[in-house]
Amino acid sequence: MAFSRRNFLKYAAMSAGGTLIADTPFLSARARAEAEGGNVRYVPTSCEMCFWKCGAIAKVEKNKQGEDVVVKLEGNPLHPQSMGKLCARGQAGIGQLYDENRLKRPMIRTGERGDGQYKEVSWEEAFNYTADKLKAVIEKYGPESIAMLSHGSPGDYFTNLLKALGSGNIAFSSFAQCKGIRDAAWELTFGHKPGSSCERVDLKNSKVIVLLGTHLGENMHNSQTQEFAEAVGHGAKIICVDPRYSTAASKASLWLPIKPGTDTALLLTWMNIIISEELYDKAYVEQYTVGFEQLKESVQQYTPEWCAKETDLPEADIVAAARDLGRYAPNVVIHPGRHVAWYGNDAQRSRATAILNAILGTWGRPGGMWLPAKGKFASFNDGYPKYSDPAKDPVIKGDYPFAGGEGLTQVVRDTTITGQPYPIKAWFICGTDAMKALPDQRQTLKAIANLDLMIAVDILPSETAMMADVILPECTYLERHDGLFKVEVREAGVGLRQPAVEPMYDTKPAWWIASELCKKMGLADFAVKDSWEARMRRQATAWGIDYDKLADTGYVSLPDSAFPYITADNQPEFKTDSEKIELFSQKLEEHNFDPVPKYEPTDEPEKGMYRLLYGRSPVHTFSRTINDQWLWELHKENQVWLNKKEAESLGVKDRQYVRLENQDKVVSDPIQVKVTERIRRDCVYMVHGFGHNAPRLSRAHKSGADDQQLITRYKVDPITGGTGMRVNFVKIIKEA
Ligand SMILES: Nc1nc2c(c(=O)[nH]1)N[C@H]1C(S)=C(S)[C@@H](COP(=O)(O)OP(=O)(O)OC[C@H]3O[C@@H](n4cnc5c(=O)[nH]c(N)nc54)[C@H](O)[C@@H]3O)O[C@H]1N2
Ligand SMILES: Nc1nc2c(c(=O)[nH]1)N[C@H]1C(S)=C(S)[C@@H](COP(=O)(O)OP(=O)(O)OC[C@H]3O[C@@H](n4cnc5c(=O)[nH]c(N)nc54)[C@H](O)[C@@H]3O)O[C@H]1N2
Ligand code: SF4
Ligand SMILES: [Mo]
Repeated sequence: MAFSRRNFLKYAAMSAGGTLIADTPFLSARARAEAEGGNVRYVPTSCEMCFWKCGAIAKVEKNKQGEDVVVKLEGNPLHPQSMGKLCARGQAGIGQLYDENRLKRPMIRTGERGDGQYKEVSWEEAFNYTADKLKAVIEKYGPESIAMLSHGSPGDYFTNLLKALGSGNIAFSSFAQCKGIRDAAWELTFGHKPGSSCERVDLKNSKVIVLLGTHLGENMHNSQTQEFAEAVGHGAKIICVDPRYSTAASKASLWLPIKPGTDTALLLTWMNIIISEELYDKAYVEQYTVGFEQLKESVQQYTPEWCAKETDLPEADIVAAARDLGRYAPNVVIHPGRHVAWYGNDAQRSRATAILNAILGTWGRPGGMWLPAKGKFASFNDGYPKYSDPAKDPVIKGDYPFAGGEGLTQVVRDTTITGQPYPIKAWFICGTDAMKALPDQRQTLKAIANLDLMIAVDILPSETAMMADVILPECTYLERHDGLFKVEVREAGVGLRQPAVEPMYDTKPAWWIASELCKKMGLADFAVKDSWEARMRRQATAWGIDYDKLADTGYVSLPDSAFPYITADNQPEFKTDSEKIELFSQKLEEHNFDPVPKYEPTDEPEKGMYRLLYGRSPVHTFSRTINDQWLWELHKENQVWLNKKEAESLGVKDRQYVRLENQDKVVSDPIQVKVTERIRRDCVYMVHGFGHNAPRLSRAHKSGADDQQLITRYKVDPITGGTGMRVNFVKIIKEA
């Protein structure tokens, strides 16, 4: 392979350090290949190593056997999500493509669930088996007893299958375990989500950026990290609120090592200071918000003195930060965060973040939050029939009034265990490692044990996939068409995913797998008519886009779609009931929730225990990239961060292996200690995704320890159903 490991490590190390490298100028894949003499192809596509969907360009060469080989991945300079650069994970997509541990052929389980015994079968056999079992489940329990847990693009195709079958029990870990809580809270406040990929934060123009958690630089969402670096470069004040001295904290002018779980106290106190010192944007509040008087009255109780005690932060720092925000408003932003499933009262914390932004007037202001782009996409369903109503109401929202359409994975799981209000007996698991993504693995195992049928669609033999009765191997993103992707940055645009090489082994794209299953289930009307590429072309036509140009460049922007800031003739639209920003929420009050956020303390660790915190490795995505040969080389195992004074008192040395035992007596795999002053004394920290219990993943298996194993407790947010997962406590056990 022309792409050497040495070069990769060089690039990746640079991106891990925060500086990403730019690549060769690029305007047309065809022109570039021609200029290089035609022995090479360049294929613009979209990265799927995480969900930012950066525009990537795959360089493809022929090897000695005449086979196409992807030798390099680089960032597409035309694509606003990558801006010419890829992060380490993006560059290492080649490692996923050529991972010898990949699922290669469909498999049917031959042993007990979980013991890893399978036989390889043809697709025909796999489909017949799946269809027969699905029909049996439907006959006995009804179509609603089929559910799907998913994350990422494969789920889209199986959503079609499930809806066609008559089930609405579809849930994505990106809601309850991630950003759904925030989205619901911002919708309650602004009538809009704060953006998805990307969040609409105008970092590069910002004068003050507040990060609560949000560990940019470790959380490596490409364009956002680049903009953050730009902001740091031009001297923006960074206020980093984190119990740990994160990469972002190292760039900050003020690091606030907050006591975990007390962020809402800080946010409400900042509001009190900003309101009482009249530092808020009066005209903006007057024009665009409702409920200011109620807010003002409600936050008066949160004094800086009280806050200092509650958050364990210096009072002077609390006040100074509030004044900085006031001084530079509205060109400031409090980042809405992304993984916000922290303590079980997370929607109110997210509301507080939204409201603080609102009174500083950041929505629609340079350096604040840019306004949603105005590009219109014609609706397109390619002439497919309408789904009939699901046989029974989906259970995915539980009793949470603001749970949103993406569904609550843990509610599907609980229903599978209890059989109430009706049985769930079959699971599709598509592009999610449920054992790693959902808190309380004991419950996940219990639910799986209750299933009549478990179907996994994955690229790797993950722990969860290897419990399925039938495994349907998807090809990787570099081997498939996946559709046109709406890109919503300051402007609206379109990217796409198209294959760089043919699928290896006997793997297939998810669209094809779902489509063939539709046919087997007697739902041929819902099957893909011809090919996904043909469908993409029709969609491009419906959207008024030249598909060939898009395929040649990887990104097309919609003209005149960017109106990022408020002007006299570009007024913001708030899709709330009052059509204003709701500082006071009538809707929440109607559901007996605090209409203005209030502070609620969280449980404290007992003596000898530490709160377990977790976050991201900059060079891995969750658990999905640990086995990637390039990335594994960079980061093979996680460590547990322990404060130096605590380590001394426990007699624990740097790099010593220990185990962690949680409040429910669950003991982790061995993990190395990182003794550091960069973390508070009352908590420990580890990155998520390691500690695979998946023997067929030759590198990832038993590398490091799994945070999820220790997260046996979670506290559910009553507003949205999000699962707060930072409510677990661990002690250090020295014999590893
Ligand atoms: N490299 C990489 N980047 C990723 C991902 C990945 O897997 N790998 N995943 C992406 C996804 S889907 C998401 S959702 C995001 C998640 O990334 P973020 O949204 O940034 O996640 P957070 O949970 O906010 O951040 C973790 C940080 O919160 C700190 N923290 C812990 N407890 C508290 C607390 O009580 N208060 C405060 N203020 N801080 C606390 C931790 O010390 C840690 O530094 O990352 C995205 N980016
Ligand atoms: N303890 C703990 N739990 C967490 C988090 C945490 O930080 N700590 N983070 C939470 C957050 S923010 C999120 S967003 C979720 C993420 O949860 P998930 O997205 O479920 O994350 P992964 O564990 O990486 O599981 C991804 C699975 O998809 C498979 N996969 C990868 N690419 C493809 C593909 O192209 N096709 C198919 N079919 N499969 C593919 C991988 O092999 C892997 O089995 O986890 C949440 N849960
Ligand atoms: S941020 Fe990195 S991993 Fe995620 S899509 Fe972009 S290049 Fe790929
Ligand atoms: Mo996430």
